[in-house]
Amino acid sequence: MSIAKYTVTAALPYANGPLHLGHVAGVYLPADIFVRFLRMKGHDVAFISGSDEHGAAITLRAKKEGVSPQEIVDKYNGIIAKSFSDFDISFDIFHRTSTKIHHETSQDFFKVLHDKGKFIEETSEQYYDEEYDQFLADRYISGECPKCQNPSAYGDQCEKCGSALSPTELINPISTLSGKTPKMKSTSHWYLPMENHEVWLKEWIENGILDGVQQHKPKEWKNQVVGQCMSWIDGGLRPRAMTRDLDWGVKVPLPGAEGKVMYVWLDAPIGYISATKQWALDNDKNWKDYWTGDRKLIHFIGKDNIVFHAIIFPILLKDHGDLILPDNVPAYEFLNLEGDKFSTSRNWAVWLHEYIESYPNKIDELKYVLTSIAPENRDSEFTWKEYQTRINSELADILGNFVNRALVLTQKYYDGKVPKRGNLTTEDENMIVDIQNSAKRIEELMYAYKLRDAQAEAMNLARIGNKFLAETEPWKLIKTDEERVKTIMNFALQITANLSIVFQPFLPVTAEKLSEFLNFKSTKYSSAGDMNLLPAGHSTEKPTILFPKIEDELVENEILKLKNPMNSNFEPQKDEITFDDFSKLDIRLGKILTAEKVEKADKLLKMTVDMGIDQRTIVSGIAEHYSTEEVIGKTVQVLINLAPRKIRGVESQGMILMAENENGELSFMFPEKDFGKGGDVR
Ligand code: B3M
Ligand code: ZN
Repeated sequence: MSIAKYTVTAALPYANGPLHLGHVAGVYLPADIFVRFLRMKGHDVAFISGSDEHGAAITLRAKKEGVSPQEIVDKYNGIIAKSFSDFDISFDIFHRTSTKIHHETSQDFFKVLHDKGKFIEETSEQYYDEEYDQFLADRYISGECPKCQNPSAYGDQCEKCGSALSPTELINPISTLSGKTPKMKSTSHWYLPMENHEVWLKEWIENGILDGVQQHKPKEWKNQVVGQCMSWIDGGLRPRAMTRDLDWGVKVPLPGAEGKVMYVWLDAPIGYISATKQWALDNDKNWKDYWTGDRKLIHFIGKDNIVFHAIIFPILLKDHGDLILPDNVPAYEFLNLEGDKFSTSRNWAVWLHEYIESYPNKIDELKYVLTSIAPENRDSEFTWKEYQTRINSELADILGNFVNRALVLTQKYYDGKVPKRGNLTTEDENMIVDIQNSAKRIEELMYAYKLRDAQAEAMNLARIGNKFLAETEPWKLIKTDEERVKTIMNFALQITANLSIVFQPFLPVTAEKLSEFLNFKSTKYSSAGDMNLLPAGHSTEKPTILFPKIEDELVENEILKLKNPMNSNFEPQKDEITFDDFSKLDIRLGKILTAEKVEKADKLLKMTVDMGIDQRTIVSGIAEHYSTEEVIGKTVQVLINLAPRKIRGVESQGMILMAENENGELSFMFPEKDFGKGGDVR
């Protein structure tokens, strides 16, 4: 039987921001570990990724930064590509979807499907923002998810429950451009009739059977992936628009399609193919070898991308014909940070490029910690405290300590030369079996995408070595039984050589250091478990410390940095004003007499406020922070000369001043003592 070939992809990150540890732990690091392992097993592998440079994620970011989409993608592609290379993620290519070859590949793909009649062209009424003169799809429109009630689902997807949505399914939709309720306007698009694909999708995802052929084994895919897909299919798939009315993206290659581009989730996965094409061109290969025939296509992704990789892209690949469908879609759950979700807008994140800048010599340490806590089957959490504990008590105390003892004692007793083994004891024989089993188990776990357990098993191999030395105590025995110590130390060195192999996928820098200490290198995983890797008399070097301990100070600093207000969402100071400007504001104390909720507006309270000079109606968006009972009788600060505004049909004749904190909570600004009403605030 010939050995399986692989095309492994890692989700194309949007070029709209830098990478944080959540991205790394849940896609790129596991993909890299898996690929490094496959290469060591001798598989033919292509490892493909690149940046996703289209879609509203990009254009909205450009708008926010006040620059062009091209400037945004150039900037962030640069930052992202550099952090991947610094972090030594071993892509064969990290490509871009803004390239010519990608546009052409996507257009060709579109034409094939169109010519085969796989799309349906349809004119319908779609949401439209009149103020911005734009149709609203994807991230341009948000509203309540009909499936999980998440109040801020997007027009193509709810990021909370992962469901694929259409704008018309959103409850109470609003334009993310103007914040207004959109109007309807007619436009025509090409739709993918997903409902026609339910039967084969089910058979394929659940049982692994495609066109009557067993492709992957049932139960081979993660439960969560199969479960999510089944619930969408059982809920009924619907036609999905594959084009958009936008000017940023891959132009629809049909006559009469001016002003239309391909939906970003149509062109992005085709990005895997165009990247392969570019790589094949650069390396004198044929890209088709990587997308056809007997080859496993593996998509590493985050859980919010499941529908696109396990349902939509497979439909497109099958409709296209001749191309392989994924053999597995190992999707990761989310990583949280110090008790909270990663959030770009709140800057609650550890940015990969910042970590690398601060700790360029602790790349493997971070990899180790992230794999130890990888969100393989459920959401997990990164804390700096755990980072410290994992490094100090596992990397340093187990792996580092063992390797150091083995090599230092070899220097001391044998001038660095591997001593010759004598007769073996039963303990020795048992230990050899343990090592071999451990190496085999790592391999099984790797093929089953259980990388977290695989790394723990690699660490177990170091533990076996540590235990062996602790039990045999060569540093004591040297005084009474020099012959036995030779056998013990020979084994300790063979184990070290094994560690340099099994840790290669996880800790490439460390594995390289071990190879240098040992003057030994094997890039073949099949050498793992072999206890004769180093011949007697072979020279080893003096070791250096592999993993310096992490001090409390680092942990404290990092936590401070996260919580630093400079690092948070506070608005910068506004433009300077004159005293005259200030004195135009007529702020006075008023006493709230009545308060009631405004119908169908969850956030609004309508109040009557006694200002001394008059009583006014004021509508304020505080209902989520204060109940009616809480506000009645309070003396608060009111800006009274603000032009009256109609809010939900009620005229508001002033504005109650509130303070807002970092967490978005609101608080009144009361006078410090009972002060009566009507007083001026200056
Ligand atoms: N850019 C979504 C994301 O970054 C998207 C992945 C595309 S993979 C083809 O989560
Ligand atoms: Zn939802």
